[in-house]
Amino acid sequence: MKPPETVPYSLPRLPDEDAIRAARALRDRLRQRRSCRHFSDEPVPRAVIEAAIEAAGSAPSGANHQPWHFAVVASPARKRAIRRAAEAEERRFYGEDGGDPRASAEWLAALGELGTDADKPFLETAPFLIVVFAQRKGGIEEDGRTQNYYVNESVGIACGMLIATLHEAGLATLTHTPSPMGFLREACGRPEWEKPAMIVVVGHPGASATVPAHALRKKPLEQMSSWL
Ligand code: IYR
Repeated sequence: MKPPETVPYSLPRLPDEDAIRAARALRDRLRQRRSCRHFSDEPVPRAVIEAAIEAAGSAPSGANHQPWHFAVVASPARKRAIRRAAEAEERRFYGEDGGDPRASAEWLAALGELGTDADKPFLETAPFLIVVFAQRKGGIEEDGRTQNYYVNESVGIACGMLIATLHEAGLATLTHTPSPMGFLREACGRPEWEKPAMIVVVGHPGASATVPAHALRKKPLEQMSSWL
């Protein structure tokens, strides 16, 4: 195989102090992000969502196949349909349908810190639901056949960049994973080789929004890193 074509790459070189300042400044902004479960119905410019998706689309990915699709749901009817289907799954998950919960007792106890339940009004209130799909196949051309690689990792990184960009734009987000979420493929008209990864709920926080105090507990650097 002949060597691939290359293009030059360089970055503006920051003095160490500026690099430290820049890293700390972004850290401090990202530390303000919370998973928000109380949204207002205030509209958000579509251009912000477009730019955030383009930021997400710049994420590294296996063989640069970019195995993601972002289905942006704004239509009230479709949001309502997604809410209905999600809540039906969640009622089974939490055992709110009268049956045995699908979640283990340990899982339900862990969620007790967050105070979540099967009610998901934010799926209708928030102006945008970005339903993220992971493409098991397709390559850059999305031919539905070419094998993709490290799909979950790639999509996870892209979602991180998506929520970071939306946060920078002053918007609240929730990475929501109804369980199971196969219904989203049909709800968004996506092909069978795509698997829903998560819903990123986007909007402004509601006027009386709160977050669980548990969400403020973050691991300190000493715990989450080792230097070898
Ligand atoms: N999908 C459920 C349960 C849930 C699970 C985890 I792990 C969370 O961090 C939060 C919620 C729900 O959305 O309620």
